[in-house]
Amino acid sequence: MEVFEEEREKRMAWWREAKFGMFIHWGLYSIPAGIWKGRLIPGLGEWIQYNARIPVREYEHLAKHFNPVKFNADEWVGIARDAGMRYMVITAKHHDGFCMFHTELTDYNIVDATPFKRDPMKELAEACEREGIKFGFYYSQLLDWHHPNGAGNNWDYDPNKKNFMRYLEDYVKPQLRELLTNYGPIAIVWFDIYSPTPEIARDLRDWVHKFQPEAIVNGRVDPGRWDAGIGDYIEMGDNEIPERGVMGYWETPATINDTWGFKSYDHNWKSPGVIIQKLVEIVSKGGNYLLNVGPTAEGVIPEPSVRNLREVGAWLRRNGESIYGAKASPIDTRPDEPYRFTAKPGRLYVHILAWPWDGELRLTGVKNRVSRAYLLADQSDGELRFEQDGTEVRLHLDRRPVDPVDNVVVLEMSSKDWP
Ligand code: FHN
Repeated sequence: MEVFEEEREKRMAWWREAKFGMFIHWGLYSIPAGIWKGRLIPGLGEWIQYNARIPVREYEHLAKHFNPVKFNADEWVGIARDAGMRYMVITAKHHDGFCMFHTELTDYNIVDATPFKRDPMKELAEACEREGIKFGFYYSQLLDWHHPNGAGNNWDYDPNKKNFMRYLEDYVKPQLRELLTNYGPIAIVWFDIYSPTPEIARDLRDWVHKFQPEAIVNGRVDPGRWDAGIGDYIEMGDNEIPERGVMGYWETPATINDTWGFKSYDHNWKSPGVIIQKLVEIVSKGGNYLLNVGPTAEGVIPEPSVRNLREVGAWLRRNGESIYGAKASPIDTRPDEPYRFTAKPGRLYVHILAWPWDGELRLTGVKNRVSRAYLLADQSDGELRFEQDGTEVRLHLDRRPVDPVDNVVVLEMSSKDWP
């Protein structure tokens, strides 16, 4: 292994275990919350400035009204913890360019430009530290609709007059330095969209490691999706779950409704069952699930997200052994099959998504001798009966399921060589 690969393996150790994280999109856009001058603006909440082509001078005024008095870092971190999430990534700067942290590089930041005057990034970093949750920053390195040299805003600024390299050297890199030196250990720097060239991508990655060698850099630092491998792991498309297992490290960033930044009229909340199924699907294919919440302008994580996440957390408290640190399925499953697998050495976890009406489940491809079978969430009725013929296992599920969504059966193997 090259030195770099070795270092990467070390950096990724906690991430391999964590599997489930909280993404937070929070910024000025949570004030209009999808409505501008009485018009519902279609699209993602955090894209309102772009979608309504709001001039910078007008959008900037929002800062004067940003006063999230109900924000409480411990409460947010508690919500993540109770949901069973092991890391948190929050927008330090999204495409609108407003800085949710105190920066010397511009006054357009939450401490200097708002009546709130506090630095919520600092409070969250400290709350995460207290709770043992890994903490990271989202940073929009390409798009910045506020900065004259950032990409994306061609309604206020002439694209031919932009100098991206100056934005990068004089603004992005110094801001990254601030984020990596003023907030304690940063677990992830989460870049978005892509970097214009492989050279810029490598430069940004190395810049991050100069200040915090242990920080993980996500795949959207790369200039393209699969190619360069400059980031530490592959970032799937938004809400994208690959059809089959994918080798290496990867993550699905996903919405809990249909927007990232808060939109007052988006009520399309994913149910706890859907979230659990997606988590299982992702882990069974070898990935991590970074699930977003979009707090309001008052600093509140919408109640339906909290309620649904709490139920996911309850399921994880019963079944977390089959998720945290689990490996991808060693057996191929078709999308229509009513079960999924995750694995640890000597243990196969069978996630039963639909309890069989005849109480019997036949599994093929089990390449080790099964020594015990039992329900992970409830062992009070003892072990499950099973017969094994070569790689085929017939499981007798002669009892009532415990969970409405996913009941996990553990197949313990007689040795650790498979899976
Ligand atoms: O444009 C952004 C979007 O607003 C959001 O931040 C997502 C999260 O993955 N990333 C971009 C689109 O891929």
